[in-house]
Amino acid sequence: MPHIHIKKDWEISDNLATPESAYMRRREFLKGTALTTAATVGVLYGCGPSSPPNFLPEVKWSELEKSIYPAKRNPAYKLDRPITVEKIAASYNNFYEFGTDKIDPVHYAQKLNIRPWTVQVRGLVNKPTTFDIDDLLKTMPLEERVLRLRCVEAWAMAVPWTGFAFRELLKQVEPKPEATHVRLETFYQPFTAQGQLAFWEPWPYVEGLTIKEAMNELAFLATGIYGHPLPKQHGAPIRLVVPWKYGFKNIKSIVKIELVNYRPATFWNTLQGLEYDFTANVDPRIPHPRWPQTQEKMIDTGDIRPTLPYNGYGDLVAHLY
Ligand SMILES: Nc1nc2c(c(=O)[nH]1)N[C@H]1C(S)=C(S)[C@@H](COP(=O)(O)O)O[C@H]1N2
Ligand SMILES: [Mo]
Repeated sequence: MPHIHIKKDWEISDNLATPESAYMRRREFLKGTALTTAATVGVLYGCGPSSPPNFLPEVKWSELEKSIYPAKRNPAYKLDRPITVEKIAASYNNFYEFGTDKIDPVHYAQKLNIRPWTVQVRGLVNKPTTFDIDDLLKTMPLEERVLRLRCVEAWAMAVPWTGFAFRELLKQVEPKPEATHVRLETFYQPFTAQGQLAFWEPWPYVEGLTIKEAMNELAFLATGIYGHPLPKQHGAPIRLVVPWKYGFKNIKSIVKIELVNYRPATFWNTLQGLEYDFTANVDPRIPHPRWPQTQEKMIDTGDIRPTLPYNGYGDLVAHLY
């Protein structure tokens, strides 16, 4: 019988093994940025410094993706702060399917297979449709938007996302008038995403919006970041971006979208409703039992900034409430 080597969880997969030369070069580069910054961020946040990656997994581009990234930036979205250093954003992630430390997803999410990938749209729609991710990339009006993201844990980043307005997808399936909410669901693959083995947590990850929120121009489905396809740790191949809400509403690696006539149960709201409310609009006036909500820290520079109502997007969304 041939000897079959079954990889242990802590062994890196072959496609992650980096040649020593490339490793050294990247390490040189990271020394000045990621290492010092990650250490700074760790201290400022009061959490232990997590070990920064000595490499970043490469994002593979298909021929199709080469023809669409980078997409044209939409000048309507302006930042009040610098864009976050890419290597920090790509190694400081929340993706509980792949671990609870910020450094975990950059390593463990690489196990996720993102092709083929479909997004089922179901429920109260005239045209239930299963979209192939590559068909979406070919047909949707892709644009780049630079947007802030504010996690309820009081850290923030500002990144250029590539994707399309959520409402462009919803229009295609024709929501019925009785649909009041949209329910979005992440994949369920507990052998790949070992966080999902925690049977006391309500996997798969689910999030939800009202129809009005989902149809607002600011609700965005991202397929890329920093002018290239989304790395897996950021929620490839498609994730929600709702920048006026706390980070946890920005559900990653979506496989299903359902239009319903009830407020859906969501992952964090089910686990800990007092800490994570359904609506979850960024609001510095509402205190949180664990993290300060009046200020936020940028994950790369450690700069502290005041947190703004609706994360600064009130012009676009305040009328919804
Ligand atoms: N499926 C899934 N989506 C998720 C999460 C998660 O654990 N699982 N974490 C959320 C939280 S709490 C935040 S702050 C953002 C972080 O996005 P980023 O890692 O791309 O910065 O993803 C959100 N989307
Ligand atoms: Mo978050």
